[in-house]
Amino acid sequence: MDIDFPPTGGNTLPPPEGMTASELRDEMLKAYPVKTLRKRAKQILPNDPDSPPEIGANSRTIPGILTQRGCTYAGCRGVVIGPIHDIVHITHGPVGCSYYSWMTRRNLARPKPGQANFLQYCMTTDMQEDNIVFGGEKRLAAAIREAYELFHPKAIAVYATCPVGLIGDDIHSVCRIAKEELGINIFGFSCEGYKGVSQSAGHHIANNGVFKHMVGLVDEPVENPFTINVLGEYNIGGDAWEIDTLLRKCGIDVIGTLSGAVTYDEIARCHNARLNVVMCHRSINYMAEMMEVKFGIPWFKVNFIGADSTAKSLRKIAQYFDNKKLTDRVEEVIAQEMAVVRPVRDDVKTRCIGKRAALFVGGSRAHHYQDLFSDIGMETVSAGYEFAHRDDYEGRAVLPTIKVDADSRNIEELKVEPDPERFQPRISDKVRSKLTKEGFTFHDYEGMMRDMKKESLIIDDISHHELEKLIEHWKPHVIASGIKDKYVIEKMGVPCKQLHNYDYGGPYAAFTGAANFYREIDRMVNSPVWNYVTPPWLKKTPDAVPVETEEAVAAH
Ligand code: CFM
Repeated sequence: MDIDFPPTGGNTLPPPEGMTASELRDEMLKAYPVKTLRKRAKQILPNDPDSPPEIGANSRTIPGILTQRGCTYAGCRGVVIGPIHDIVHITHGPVGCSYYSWMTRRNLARPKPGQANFLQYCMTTDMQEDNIVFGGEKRLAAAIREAYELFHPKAIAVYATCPVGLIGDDIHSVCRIAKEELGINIFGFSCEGYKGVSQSAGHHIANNGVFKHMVGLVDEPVENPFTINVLGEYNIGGDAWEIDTLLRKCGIDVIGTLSGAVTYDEIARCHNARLNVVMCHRSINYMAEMMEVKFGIPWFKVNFIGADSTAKSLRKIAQYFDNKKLTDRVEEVIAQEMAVVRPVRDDVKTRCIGKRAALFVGGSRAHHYQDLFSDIGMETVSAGYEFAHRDDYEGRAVLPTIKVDADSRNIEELKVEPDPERFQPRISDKVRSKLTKEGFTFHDYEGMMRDMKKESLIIDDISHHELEKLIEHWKPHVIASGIKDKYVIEKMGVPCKQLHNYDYGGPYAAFTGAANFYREIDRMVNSPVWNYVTPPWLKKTPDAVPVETEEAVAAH
């Protein structure tokens, strides 16, 4: 077996039994009925970085399996568009959908003087039974009018939830009429929760809507030749601010971060940039592609999670702009930042080296955060996305071979063409061919598998049962995951780093964020508190289950 397990540190769990990736996979699968087993077998694979195996991703979760996934509405309203802080977001549906996408802690905004911030509000049409029976369009029209009178926003976005799609309310007509009546930009998203197999469908719907209704509204010449957009960065825990500060320090201006800490006007102007860099490939590759076709803005993948990855990303941006002054400045900033980060990293590494991590997060973090762990000498033994597609695992090279199934066909593919007036290649042919000679790549996401060790275990859309088996047999020292399984993991004696909204931690992006992360992981994996937890499979007797005695029943 290729994974070299060192002795455990902070965790009280006994040392691993030496189960190989294939044996652990079998152990996970054997509890399933045949049909379930056959499907899950395609989604749990021992890794081969040189030749990534084909994974069954972006397919329906089998009912009954405890998944971490969210819905299409969550991906559209909650993830991609929700963070735009100066437009009003109205959820058309029952109050619960709106309540659970309320941005109380997830997305942060620092409005400049004169800018609005509506993130603290939770706006919903609060559909009732009679709206389901007789239709909710009038209620939606009234809600839009009310929101306009109260807030006078620049734009209003309306989101459809499951019941809206089921009863057939035409939110787009309601928006069109309201737009004419009120004279502001109003648009709707048919992002009913059931539209796709996960929140991933919601990303695509959101990208389409933002592209159609916001991008390209304001043409404006940019003065700084080094002007970019950061796509797929949502300012969780202030990450976008870290990235923005770092880029500005280098002399690079960001027009828009889509969609973290961003305003309507920034999105309306972002097509004037000279480059798009992509953080979260899964959620925003559609936008990067569409902006390139329509406006001629090239894109490539970056990763500002991890100190070495941040330095690498900065260097790639500098290489693209092909300017000596910028390149020198970038090197200067990297040297300054690394001088601060390196001592923290070296110190933390002495206590974390050789420990094991496992990551099960969304559609990009399970990959990105491996770099932070490897910075401090920790190895990722298992990882997987909740809802990413094959390209996020195996690399974009497999895109032409991905079969489009009925679920994906459900989501509109916009027909985009070069804009007759505004399409403009952002770099000359001469620079482009120079870059090609240097081995520079665009559209270049190689996926998670190539960065992981051979015989690590890749698990797509992991279930609670599989997670439990992983902990029991491979005993990771830390698991990066989400709130749905955080406490299950911790009850098994393993610390869980919550990577969706970071709980109260962060930022973790760029150099300052990396140092925060190292310190936090150090505290987690080396804390003696985990020694006090006995995982369920080591308990001699199960936890007592209260028994309903006759006296107890009588006492009620
Ligand atoms: Fe992209 Fe995201 Fe993620 Fe995502 Fe998400 Fe998220 Fe995530 Mo939670 S856009 S794929 S749909 S990086 S909300 S900010 S943390 S699952 S890994």
